Amino acid sequence: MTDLEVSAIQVIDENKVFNSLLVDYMKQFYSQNNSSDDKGLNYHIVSVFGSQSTGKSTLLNHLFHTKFDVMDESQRQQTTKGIWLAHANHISSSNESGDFANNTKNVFVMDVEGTDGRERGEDQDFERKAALFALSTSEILIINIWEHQVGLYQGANLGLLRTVFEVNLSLFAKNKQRCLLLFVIRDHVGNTSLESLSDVLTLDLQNIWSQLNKPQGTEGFELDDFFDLKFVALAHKLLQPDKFIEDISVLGDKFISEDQLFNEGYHRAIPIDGWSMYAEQVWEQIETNQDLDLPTQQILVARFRCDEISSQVYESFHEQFVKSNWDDLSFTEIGNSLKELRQNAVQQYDILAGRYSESVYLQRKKLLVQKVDLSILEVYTSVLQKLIRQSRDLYLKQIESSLTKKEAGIIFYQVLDNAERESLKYFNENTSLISFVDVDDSEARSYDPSPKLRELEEELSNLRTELVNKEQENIKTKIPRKFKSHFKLIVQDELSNIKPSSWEELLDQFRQVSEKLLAKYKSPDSNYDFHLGLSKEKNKELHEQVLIKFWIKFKEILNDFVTETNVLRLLVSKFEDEFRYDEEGLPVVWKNSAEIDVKFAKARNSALDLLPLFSLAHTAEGEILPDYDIAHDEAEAESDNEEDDGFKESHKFAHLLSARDQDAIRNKFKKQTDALYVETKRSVINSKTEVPLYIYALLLVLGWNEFMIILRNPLLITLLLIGLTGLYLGYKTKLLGPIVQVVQAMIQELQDQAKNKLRDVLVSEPEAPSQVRIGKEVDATKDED
Ligand SMILES: Nc1nc2c(ncn2[C@@H]2O[C@H](COP(=O)(O)OP(=O)(O)OP(=O)(O)O)[C@@H](O)[C@H]2O)c(=O)[nH]1
Ligand SMILES: [Mg+2]
Repeated sequence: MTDLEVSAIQVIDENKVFNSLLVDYMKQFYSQNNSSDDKGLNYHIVSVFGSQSTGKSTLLNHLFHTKFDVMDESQRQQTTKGIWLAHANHISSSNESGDFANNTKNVFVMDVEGTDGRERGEDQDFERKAALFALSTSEILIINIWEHQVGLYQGANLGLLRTVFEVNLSLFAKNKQRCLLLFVIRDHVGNTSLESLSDVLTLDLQNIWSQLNKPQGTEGFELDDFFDLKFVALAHKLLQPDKFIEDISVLGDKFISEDQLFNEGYHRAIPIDGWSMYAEQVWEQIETNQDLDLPTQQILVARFRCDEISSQVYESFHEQFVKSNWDDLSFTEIGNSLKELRQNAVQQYDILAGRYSESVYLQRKKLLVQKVDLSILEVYTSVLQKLIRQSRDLYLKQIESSLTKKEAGIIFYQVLDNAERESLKYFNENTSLISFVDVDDSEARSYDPSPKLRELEEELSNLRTELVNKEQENIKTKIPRKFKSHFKLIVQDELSNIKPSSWEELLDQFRQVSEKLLAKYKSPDSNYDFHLGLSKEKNKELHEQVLIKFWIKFKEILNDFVTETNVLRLLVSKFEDEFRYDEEGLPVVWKNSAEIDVKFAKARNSALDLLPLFSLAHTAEGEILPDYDIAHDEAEAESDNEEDDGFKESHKFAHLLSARDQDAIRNKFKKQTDALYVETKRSVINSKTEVPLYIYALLLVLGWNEFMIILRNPLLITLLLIGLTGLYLGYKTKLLGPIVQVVQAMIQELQDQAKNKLRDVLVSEPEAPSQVRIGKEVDATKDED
């Protein structure tokens, strides 16, 4: 790459081909300006236009410190071919030290191939197109002209200008784009004043203007509707080199100055980053001979550039976006990150694209934001979804912990209310951490969390219904179960000692226990509220259902207790109590069997009297009837709990034992008590030691002789009679027993006395033999060992 290539670039070559590298060339001058607020408009394009070899390149190089090729004096041939562009390195100045100033305004200069070139001959196509191009893109068009050419139509290239004006009219009539024509009169020797030269040139231009074939609708436009004219003269470069340089410095001052040459009205308002594209499009249209519609070009450039900026911004956004590890971030971090990413993207786009046509910029911005939002919303929605899950879990956890605490006076629906409040609070607080877009912003409607809030509310409400239903079922099973375990004992106690008033008492107890179990749900107005937040009607219904269950449980308890075996056992036990024990509760000692018969009949009757009490639950007012029709619910409970064995119990509450059951009990009772009766009787007979009759007969036969001896002996008979009389008297005075006892005691005493006498006789025998016997015994035991 030569120095020239570095400092200047050929925009359009001699074959009319546009250089695509222009984009890169321009880039080095705007990249650092991206974030500045000059909107990319801090640059100027100046072109030079004139006959071949009139020192155009020389002028630019001096004025703007560029390095365009200039003609070698010895060859005198066309030097500049096509159109060249260079960023002015400095601008010559008479004021600044070092004779130049920095190019802070970013002045670009275009060196255009000279007209009337020998090399192109009669082909004026390129010079016309080049002129048009320069005119369409530049703010200031320097027209380079020798002093001696002034007033000569051909020499000043005014013929070409005529064509340019015509085309210009059709191009700029719509938006009245203005441009400065800066005439630089070269080799001004000073004989004719600059003013006179200016007048001649102005007159010439106005003549040309008036003779133009103006397109329809533009007839009324004057030259100065589109062009400002300015004139500068430069001294002869060879004859007055110092003056030449000085004149150039003075001209440079005008370029440096804010208001001498440049004017906002001349600027095409294409941001610098879009200029190369703009230039290319303009050239393409000029080349293909299409109508050069500059406003449309500007829109096209805007669209292209806005698209380019948008995808560039999106790319950097996306790069950042995928880098973030969203799962590991807290809600606040996610919120901040999303906010930052979105803001950065929008800001970047605004800075770069905000300089282009507003409609295009806004339209493309909308598309960009939509695209960015697609990614952001994905994260945002998934976070909201996660929040919904967490809030729901929190709701359930709160309820669970409140209910397991088992605090006194816990109100179920208040627990639900609190949990719901906490859950929604959690959702809203965290949502505010991650939501970052103003919901009023139409672009950001998707960020509105309220639909998700409603989703959560709906979910909580469904959960609530579910929990309330579950709790209702709980109440319907738990309280009756409690009732059963409690009331069962009462029933067992009462029925184990059943008496006519028992049913009255049980009914009373039933009401008391029911009341007690439901006491905590009773409100002051005597209605029931089960703390589920139910309506009055629903509460009433639930209360009724619980009472029905109580009745069913009552019935179950009765059915469990009043069974054939149980009743039989109770009757037998009642019978035994009465039969075996006397009034004081002492076991009865039977004296005779007649007594057994009497007591047996009495005990049996009083036991059997209890059977009707068991069979039918009734009070003085009649059989007990439940407050509700429990048949339906009872059948339901049965089909749930028990297998259907084909046996259908009577659903009448009070009917506990059927006639058949009662008969069966009666029979079994009879059998058992009969057995007891027989057993008792036998035990009484067994206790009397009766002598069989044949003994008496045998005694009579064997003792006949002795018997007769007694009868024939008057003494013996008298003694016998006295004895018999004594026995009779003893019997009559009931002294027989004591007499017998005394006699028995005497006999016993006699026996004991006799035994003692015998023992004394045995003990008083000689000692020696006994010792020997003992010794022998000892020896014998030794032998055995
Ligand atoms: N008399 C005179 N000669 C000049 C002046 N400026 C430049 N020249 C000479 O004119 C010749 C042409 O100069 P260039 O600057 O190459 O002219 P140009 O208009 O760029 O030529 P092309 O690019 O070929 O159209 C050179 O030999 C210069 O030395 C001037 O002000 N007066
Ligand atoms: Mg040149």
